[in-house]
Amino acid sequence: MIINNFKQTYQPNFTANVMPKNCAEHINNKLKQAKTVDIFCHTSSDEDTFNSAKAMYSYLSSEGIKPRIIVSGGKECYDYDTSKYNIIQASDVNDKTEKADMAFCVDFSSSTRAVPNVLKYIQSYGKNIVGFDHHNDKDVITTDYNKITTSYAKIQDMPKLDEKDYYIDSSAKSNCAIISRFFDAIGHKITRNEAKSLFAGMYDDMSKDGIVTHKGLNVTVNDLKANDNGNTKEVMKSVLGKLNILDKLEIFKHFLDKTKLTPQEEAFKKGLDNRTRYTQNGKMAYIAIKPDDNEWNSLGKDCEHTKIILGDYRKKMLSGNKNLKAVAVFYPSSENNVYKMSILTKEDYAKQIIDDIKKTVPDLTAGGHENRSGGSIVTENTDKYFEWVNHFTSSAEKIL
Ligand SMILES: [Mn+2]
Repeated sequence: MIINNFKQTYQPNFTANVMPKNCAEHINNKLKQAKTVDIFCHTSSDEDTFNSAKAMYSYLSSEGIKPRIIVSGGKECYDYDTSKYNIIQASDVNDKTEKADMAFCVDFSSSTRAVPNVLKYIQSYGKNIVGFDHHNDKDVITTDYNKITTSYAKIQDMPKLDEKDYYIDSSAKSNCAIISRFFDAIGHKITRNEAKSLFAGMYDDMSKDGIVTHKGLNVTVNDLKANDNGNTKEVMKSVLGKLNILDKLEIFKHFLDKTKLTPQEEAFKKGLDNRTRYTQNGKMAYIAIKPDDNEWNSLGKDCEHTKIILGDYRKKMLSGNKNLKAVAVFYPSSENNVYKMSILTKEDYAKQIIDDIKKTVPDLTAGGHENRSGGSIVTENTDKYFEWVNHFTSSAEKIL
C-alpha cells in the first residue's frame, strides 16, 4: 500500500510518523514467533543501519530471542562493537550459512542495497522476511509492504493501514527514528543503551542534511529544514531524554574519531577545488576521479574518510553557490570494476536526473532520497565509466 505518493516539488519531508499500532504489532508478533532472527544491514553499513540493528538486537534479546547481525563494509561504524554482538560479514554468507527463523532488514528495502550472495540468502527466507526502511526505492524485497511518503501532523490521525511485513516511511529521515516509533507503538520502554544506539543512528543520518547539529553536547534540530510538523523534534527529544552527559560524550567522540583526517587526506580535500568541473549551463558541479588517479588509489579509494571528504565537498559546494543546483562526484570504488556516484541537489533534482537517465539506461543502479542519491556501475571497460559520467552531465544540462 502506497500512501500519498505525490511528487515532492519543494523540500522533502523528514518525519518519522507515529507508527500505527496494528502495523507495529504485526511485525512484533512475527519477530516474537521466532527463536532466532537474522538482522540485515545494507551495503556500506552506516551508523543508521548498524544502530537500528543494535537497538533491535537488544530488544529481541530481552524477549529471549537470539539475534545475529549481518554487516557489509563500513567497518569504522561497527568494528568497535564486533565482540559485543553476534555479527557476521556479508562476504561470509553463503548457501551453507545456517538460517535463522526470521530475516529482518533494517534501513533498506531495495534488493540493490544487499550484495548478491546476501540478497539470495535473504530471499531464501520466503515469507519470513520483515523490515523497516525510510528510503523511497521502487523495488522492494517483498511484495507485502506499507509505504508512507508523507509526514502527518501530530493531531492528524494516520490513515488506517493493513498489517504488512515491511514498513516503509520514506518521509522519515532515519531508520532509527522509525524504530523509536515502533518501540513507542508496542509499548517497549527503551533502555539507555538502546537510546544511545537510536540517537547515534538518527544523528548521523540527519546531520548529513543539516537537520540536526551539535555544539558541544547541545543538540539542535532545525525545524525549518526538517519541515515535518515537529515530528523529528519529538522523536529526537524522547530519545535524548534517556541519555546522560557521558552517553552523549561517548557518541560524539566516536563520530569525531571516525572523521579525523590524516595530512594526506587533508591535502586531497584541499585539491578538490582544482578537480571541479561544471556543466555548460553552470548548474551542476562535478568531479570524476580517473581509475589511474594515484592520489585516490593511495588513499584507499572510497574508504570512510574519503567518503566524508566528498560528502562535505558536496554540501559545501551546494550551499556556497547560489547558481548551483547539483553537485556530483564519480569515483572508482575499492570493489573491483565498480564505479560509484553520489549526487546532492537542491529540491528533488537528484531524483529527476536519475529518472531521466533511466529512460535511456534502464539498468542504471541508482536510488536513495529525492535530493541525495548514490549509484554504481560494474564494468571492466573504463570508457563505460566515462560514458556513465556523460549521461549525468547531459541529464543535468537538460533538467537543471
Ligand atoms: Mn538510513
